[in-house]
Amino acid sequence: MRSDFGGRPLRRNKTDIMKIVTTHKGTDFDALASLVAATLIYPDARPVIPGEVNQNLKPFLAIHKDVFGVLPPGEVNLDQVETLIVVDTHSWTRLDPRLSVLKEKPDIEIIVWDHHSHGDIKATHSHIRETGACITLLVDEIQKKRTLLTPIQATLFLIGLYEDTGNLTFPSTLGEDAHAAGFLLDRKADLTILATFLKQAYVRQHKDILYEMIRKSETVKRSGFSVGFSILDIEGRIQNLAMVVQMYREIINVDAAFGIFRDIAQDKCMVIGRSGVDEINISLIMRSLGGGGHPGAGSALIKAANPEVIQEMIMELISGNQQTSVMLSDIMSYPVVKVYEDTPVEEVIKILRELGCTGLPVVDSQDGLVGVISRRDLKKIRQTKQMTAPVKAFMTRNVVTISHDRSAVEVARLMIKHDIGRVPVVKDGKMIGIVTRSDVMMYFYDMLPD
Ligand SMILES: [Mn+2]
Repeated sequence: MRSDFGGRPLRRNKTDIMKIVTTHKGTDFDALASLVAATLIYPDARPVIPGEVNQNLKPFLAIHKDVFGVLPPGEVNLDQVETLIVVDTHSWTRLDPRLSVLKEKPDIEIIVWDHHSHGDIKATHSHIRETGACITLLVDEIQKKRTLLTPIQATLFLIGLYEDTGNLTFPSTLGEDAHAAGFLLDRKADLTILATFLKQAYVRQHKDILYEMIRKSETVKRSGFSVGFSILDIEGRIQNLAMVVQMYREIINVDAAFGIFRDIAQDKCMVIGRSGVDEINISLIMRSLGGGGHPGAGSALIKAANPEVIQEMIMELISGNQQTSVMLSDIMSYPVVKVYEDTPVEEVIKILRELGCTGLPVVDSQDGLVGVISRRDLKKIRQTKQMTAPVKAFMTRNVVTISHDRSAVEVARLMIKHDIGRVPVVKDGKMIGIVTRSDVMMYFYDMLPD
C-alpha cells in the first residue's frame, strides 16, 4: 500500500504465504468444496477465493466463511507464493485476474485437481479425471489418507457433489461419485442443511403434491401461532418432499407447517415439518415422534399410525409447551472482549491477533456501545503514524445490534443481510453479549451443549 502523504508504506494487510489453493471465478459449491478439501490434503496451504462467487453460494458463505479461513486474492502477497494449487479448473482465464502474475513466475510449483479435461495451466503435478464432481477426486484422496472430517466439511463436500451431479442423476455421474457420497454421509454430512442451501429440482410430481397439500390444508391456532397441516396419501418414495413442505409453508403463510404423508401400501406415515419461529422447535417435536432434525426443519417416519392421530399429537406438543425455544442468551458469547474508543489502533491489532478473531466491539467510557472495529476497517490505514491514532477514527459506527429477546433465526438473517460476522446483543441499551458466525453455526448444526 502506498501513502500519498509521505508516510512509510505499510504491507501489514498482505499475508506472506508460500502455498495457496484457488479455484474458478463464479465459484460454485463444487469449487468451494474442492478448495476446502485441498487445504486438508495440503495443510500448509491457505484457500484463496476469487472475488466473484456464484449467487447461490453467497448465503452459505455469509454464515460459514470464518470457519474455512478463506482469503481474498488482494490479501495475499503473491511474490511469496511458491506453490499454487488449482481445483475444479485448470484454465488461467477462469482464475481471479489478480492471480495471473503467477503465470509468469519461473519456478512456481503448480498442482491441479480437476474433473474438466481441457485447460491451459501447465501443472507440475496433475490429478485430472472426468468424474461427476471435482470434490470426488479430493474425497478419494482424503479417504486414502484417513484424514478426519468435521460434519461441517462433510456437509459442504456433499452439497458440492450433489450440485455438480444433479443429486447423482446427471449422466456424467460415476460410481466413484456415489461412493464419495456414501463416505460423506458416514462422516455425518447433514442433509437438512444441504437441502437448505442446494437449489433442488422441482418437477411435475412436486407441483401436483403441492396443489393437493394446499387444497387439503387446515390452519389451526396454537399458543398464539398459526400452524398448517396437510394430510395426503402417497404411493412409494418421493424425492424432495421436504422442499414441497417448505413451499407449502411459504404459500399458506403460517408460522409452522406439517405435511403428513401416508403410504397406505407400506402402512406408514412420513411427517415433515418446517418452522419459521423459534418457539416451535421442529427438532424437539420430531424427536418426540421418533424422528429428528433441526429447530427449523425435520421429519419422522411412523409405522402403522393414523394421520389424524399424528396431527393431534403435534398440536399437543406445540400447545403443551413441551419445548423450549432457543434464546439468544443460549447461543451468544460472553463476557465480551471489547476495546475503549480511545485505544490506539496498534493495540487493537495486537488484541485481535492474540484472540485470533476478526473484530471487536468498541465502547465509550460509560461502557456504551459506540462501534465495531474489524479487520475490514483496519484496511483503511495507510500510514504508520495512524497506528497510534484512537480506534474510534477507523471503527464502523452504524452497528447492527440485536435485542436479547430475539431469536437465533433472526440473528442469522441479520448476518446474511448485512454480511457481518458478529452482532452485539443488547439489553436496556447495554451490550450483554455478542453472537458470532460460529455461535450461529453451533446452533444450526445442533451442536449446542444440553
Ligand atoms: Mn465442478
